Amino acid sequence: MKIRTLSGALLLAAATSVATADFYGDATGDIFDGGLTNLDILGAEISNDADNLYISVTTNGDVAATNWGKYLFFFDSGDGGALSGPFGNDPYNNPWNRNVSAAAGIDAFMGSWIDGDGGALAYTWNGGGFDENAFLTPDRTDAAMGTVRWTVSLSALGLAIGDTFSFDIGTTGGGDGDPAIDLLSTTDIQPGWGNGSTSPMGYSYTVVPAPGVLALAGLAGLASRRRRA
Ligand SMILES: [Ca+2]
Ligand SMILES: [Ca+2]
Repeated sequence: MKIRTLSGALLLAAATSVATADFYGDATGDIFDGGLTNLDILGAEISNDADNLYISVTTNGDVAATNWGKYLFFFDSGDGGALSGPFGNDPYNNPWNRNVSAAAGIDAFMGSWIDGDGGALAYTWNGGGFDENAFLTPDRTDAAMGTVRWTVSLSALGLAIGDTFSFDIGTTGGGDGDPAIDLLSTTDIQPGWGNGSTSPMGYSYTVVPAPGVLALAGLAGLASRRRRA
């Protein structure tokens, strides 16, 4: 009976534990116009649980006060995907027609705005176009400190536990054809408004099993061994 009580406590602790986020850094000031601090990405954090991907992005400006910047999230999780040019989602590799190219095919995309009521749209590439799968609202609680957070379901991005994807996050303006002004995964300065931008898709993340699931599996194994003993 004591053991059962202890196990119950352990199970509860395991089920409520929070995943540690992976941190991805970017340089300060690696943009063509240093005055655009609201678009200067400093870093991002990503974690997941069984259902959702949790993403936060921090820029070098008060994005509660200056909130016109838009956020672009590019995911490459396998072969195929949208490319710029005559293939894919011509002329660009994303359904928002932002002037960003990458050698990797884009399998999923999310675009977000933080002005007005704020919002984000998540899409997956279906081989001939993008399917819009989800609308979500960004968490702007810490926007004055430059940080915005998104909770997007894995399924809306075509992802599952165990998947590894390459990704990049960009900042841009509100116009069709605007380029990424800063990209998380490179410190190469992008040419700025009226030009193109190029992502190396230089970061990757693995959708890990939720820590609660791992711990529960471990405890189940322990219980199983005890029964056999
Ligand atoms: Ca930066
Ligand atoms: Ca950068």
